[in-house]
Amino acid sequence: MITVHHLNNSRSQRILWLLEELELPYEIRRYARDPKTMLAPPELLAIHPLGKSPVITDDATTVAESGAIIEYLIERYGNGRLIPPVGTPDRLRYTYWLHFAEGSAMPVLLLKLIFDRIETGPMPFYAKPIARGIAGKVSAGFIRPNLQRQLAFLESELSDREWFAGALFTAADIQMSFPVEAAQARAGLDQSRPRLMRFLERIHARPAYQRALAKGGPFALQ
Ligand SMILES: N[C@@H](CCC(=O)N[C@@H](CS)C(=O)NCC(=O)O)C(=O)O
Repeated sequence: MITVHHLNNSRSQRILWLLEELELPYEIRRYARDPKTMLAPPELLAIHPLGKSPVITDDATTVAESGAIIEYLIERYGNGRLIPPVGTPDRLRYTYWLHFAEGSAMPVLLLKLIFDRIETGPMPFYAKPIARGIAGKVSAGFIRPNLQRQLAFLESELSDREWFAGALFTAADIQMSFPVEAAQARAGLDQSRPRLMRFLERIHARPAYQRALAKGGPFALQ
């Protein structure tokens, strides 16, 4: 039996969605973020040494890291579903987006979250001008230009194909959903990028996405 160790408002929502798309049986073990720090509870450390979500167990096998979990589930239970055939251009694009989501998109989006907190969060008055000055410089010089370049790239990639890998919906779209949702929540993604907004509309309308939401509980990214 597959168990998803599910942290609220987290990347494990993607794994629930994939399991729903594949129509596989699974169970959910729930973990709640600390409301102040937003960190995962220590119980997750008992499942994997990093204590992060997602992590799944499948009988005696434990798999962490979203991309690795997706590859494991698709290879073991997919029967060719949600992955383009080997050796095709779509398959190469599939691999690219599967890695891009966590390797390139999320690091910049995480920096945005952290540096926004430095710019707006509470701190002693004497530290404010220095901390906010540094945060403002990093945001203007690195974070914002990289985010804008990435969003422009994603928008252009959807200009001549329906989904990230090609004409068909694949697990790469599931992996890419989190950075695109995070970009909408924290990086100003809006109707000026209509293809990405349409991507969000289309994934949110999928019955499997909605079933995963109903099972996973409320999902609101910061
Ligand atoms: N690249 C990893 C990132 C894992 C990760 O950072 N997960 C977040 C949830 S979205 C987490 O567990 N945060 C709580 C914490 O760090 O304590 C993956 O895709 O699995």
